[in-house]
Amino acid sequence: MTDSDNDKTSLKSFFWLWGILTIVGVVLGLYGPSHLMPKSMSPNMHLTILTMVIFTVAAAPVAAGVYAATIYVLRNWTHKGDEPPPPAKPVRENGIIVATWVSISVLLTLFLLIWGLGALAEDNASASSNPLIVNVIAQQWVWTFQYPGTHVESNSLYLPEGREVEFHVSSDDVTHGFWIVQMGVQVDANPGVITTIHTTPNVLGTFDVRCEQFCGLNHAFMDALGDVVTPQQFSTWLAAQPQRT
Ligand SMILES: [Cu+2]
Repeated sequence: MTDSDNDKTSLKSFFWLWGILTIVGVVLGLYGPSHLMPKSMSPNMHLTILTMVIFTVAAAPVAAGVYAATIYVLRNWTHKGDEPPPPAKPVRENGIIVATWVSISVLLTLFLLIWGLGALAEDNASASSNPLIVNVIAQQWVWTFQYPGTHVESNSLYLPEGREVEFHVSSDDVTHGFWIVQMGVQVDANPGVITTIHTTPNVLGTFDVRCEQFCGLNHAFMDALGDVVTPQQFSTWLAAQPQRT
């Protein structure tokens, strides 16, 4: 075989490898996020998981290209013998290759930017004219939830299914991070500032509230229990709570 035939064969093996690794990446992207991330209990979390799937699938051919090129180079460009190899022609002098990778990079980046901004805007959009307001107060190292209009204060977060909730998040001391793991709700809790964030719980069951900003010695233990219940159970729970004075 001539050198040119050898080059063609090894290039063919590069494209095969690229294709196979891309398929592996796409399968991981389609399977991984929905099976490895926490279960979804709100449209926000559904959107977060969908974003992870789309970004992973979009990244699959890029990552596969890097791995395939690495393997191709290690296998085929290994120099043998004492003589130094002839200087290779830099890839950047090939106009077609440069134009292709710059165009693909620009298109991929634009797609991720537009999708990301759209998802961000949709994530905190309010659709309800009558959301349930919940004040979320962070302090070292406990969460307190208040339900305005009821004088109820609790360290557990009870929410009714199917009704939009508007969280008013603040802190009594340092910066904390309010995170409802299964609802894709994540926002800083800052002292002296009230930050609002929305979600609509759409699955009954328990969920986790955690702090996601390092806030001192017991940050890792700053969590709270949450429960999505039916609207009737929510009214019953609310009525049974001691009223703070
Ligand atoms: Cu913390």
